[in-house]
Amino acid sequence: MAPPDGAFRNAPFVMINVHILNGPNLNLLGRREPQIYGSTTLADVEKLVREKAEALGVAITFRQSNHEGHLVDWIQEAGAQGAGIVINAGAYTHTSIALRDAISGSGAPTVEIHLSNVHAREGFRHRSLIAPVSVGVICGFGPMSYLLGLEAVHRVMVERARVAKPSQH
Ligand code: CA2
Repeated sequence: MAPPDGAFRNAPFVMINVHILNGPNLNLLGRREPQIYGSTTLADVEKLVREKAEALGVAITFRQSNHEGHLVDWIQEAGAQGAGIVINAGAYTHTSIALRDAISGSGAPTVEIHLSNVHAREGFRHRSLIAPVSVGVICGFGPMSYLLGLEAVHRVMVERARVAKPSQH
């Protein structure tokens, strides 16, 4: 993949790497409860995210698991690689101290996302254990939440790299 143009022309090229992580039941997307989650499948979402990543010049890893421990392992992996994270943790968002600890311990800039507007739904979905250790939260935009999340984490990572290595000019 070619280095991006414009403001980064003279900067040493370091590929930004983002892990897109999906939690429990998101493998059912597009196949059940379309009135809440729409008819787009997770494979469709992955395709949209890959197109957006290509346009941004970002390398991505896209994964889903129904198991909390897998998500913990993948968060640690992203942190060890210096990657960013976009995470739809599904119901673990509201329950998992393990995911929260993994995110805060990983040091990876993390954007929490949701397809639905969790604040317009049941009260137990209003609380997120991972929001306080995330850079920000995007919810309610359907599959577009993933694209907005990728753009947000990309911008945060570019800005952090710029601040860490100011231009010599
Ligand atoms: O809106 C979101 O993206 C959620 O993270 C989805 C989770 C839910 O527990 C969160 O509160 C909000 C549920 C994912 C389950 O996805 C399904 C998709 C189709 C059919 C059944 C479940």
